[in-house]
Amino acid sequence: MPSVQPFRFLHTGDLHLDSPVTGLRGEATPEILALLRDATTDAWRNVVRLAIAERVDFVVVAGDVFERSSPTLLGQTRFRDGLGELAAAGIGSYVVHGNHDPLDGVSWAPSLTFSDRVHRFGTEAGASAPVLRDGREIARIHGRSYGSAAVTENLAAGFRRGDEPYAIGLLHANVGDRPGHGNYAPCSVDDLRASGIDYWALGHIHQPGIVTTDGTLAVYCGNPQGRDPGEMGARGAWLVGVDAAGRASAEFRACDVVRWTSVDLDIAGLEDDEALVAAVRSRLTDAADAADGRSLLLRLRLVGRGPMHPTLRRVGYLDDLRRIANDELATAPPFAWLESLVDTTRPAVDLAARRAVPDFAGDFLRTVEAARRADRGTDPEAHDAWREVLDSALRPVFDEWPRGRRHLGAARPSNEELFGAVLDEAEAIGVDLLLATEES
Ligand SMILES: [Mn+2]
Repeated sequence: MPSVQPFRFLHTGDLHLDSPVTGLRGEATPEILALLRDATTDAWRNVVRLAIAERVDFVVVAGDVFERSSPTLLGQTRFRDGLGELAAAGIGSYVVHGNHDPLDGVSWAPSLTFSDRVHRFGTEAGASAPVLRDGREIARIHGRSYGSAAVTENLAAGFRRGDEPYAIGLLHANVGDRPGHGNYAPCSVDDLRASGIDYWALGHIHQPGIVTTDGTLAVYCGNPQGRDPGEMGARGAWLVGVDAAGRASAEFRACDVVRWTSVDLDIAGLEDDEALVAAVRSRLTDAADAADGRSLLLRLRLVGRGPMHPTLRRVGYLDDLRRIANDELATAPPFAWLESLVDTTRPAVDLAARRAVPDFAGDFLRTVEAARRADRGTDPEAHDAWREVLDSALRPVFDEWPRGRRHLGAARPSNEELFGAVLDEAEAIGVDLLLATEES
């Protein structure tokens, strides 16, 4: 292998430029909506700024630049302009396309003029482009774009390292058949290793993360902007440094404009409305302080046991609480907008002690506990009887109620998971009803 000149590059992808942030439960202010509409393009701008500030040698873009195969003028223009800024700073860029923006039948490229420092890979196998510094090759990028949306061929298997000092594979792919994602360009970690490629710059899985460090360094860049509540947490790009020994290190850098965040608040010890409102506000302020000046879309879950539990179940209470919290913290960017508020609290009852009391409520709690402990191995008869109760109660929801089937069908949890959750909820409702007048 020729000797390596140290260099650095930025790995990004899954920009989905012409799609807004969606999936909000509550109503938002016009300022918030405007920020959400432009969040993906603004995050791309942050990626470009990061590359320039860090003076990287080049940028690789791992597919799904656009949301659709016929991208908007705005999305194309923002992309072209970002690459143009990079070029003006002496930074070349290398781009492949993925399942959202495949090349066949796409009309995005011809009408806009791209800098000649932009290299876009086509759909042919075995293509590569050298990265030159002072006329000398420092790395070679191997890349392949999707021709159509549903590529079922193992594209990674066609990648082969040559005699270059450092080899980068740029590909949109599903490594290891990850569930919940389109199984496009499926391949295994072994395929990645067998190629001899030093660094795999992967796109497709939106959660950023390192796939393997064994034999090759393979990384999913993730999208620079989470676009719905399924995409929680920090989003950004990877700054990769390669040293003279050809060793790479990848460092994640946040580039998101607005961040989906979920937080829990334990209601233990909160005695009244005043205390609860103050605790919610302080939880949101803490989250905002940790967000580095960017806006937050917050999902807050109330958990634990406490005296406020019955109040939280009053009709309209959660919505009021959410609006009160938002009056203060969610007016203009950077905002901490409480997007949803969910109550999973339980009554302030010592269940273990209450279960031992010989009365009707005690009978109820002992019955719930018996159902919970009906083990398949030690007491198969009781186990099956309880599962039958559960099944007959839930069958109408899954099988006979069209809306229920639509919402729950694909995500139906295993019977064991469902059984535990249903029992917990039934126990809480029963305790609320039976012990409403009892001192806790
Ligand atoms: Mn994508």
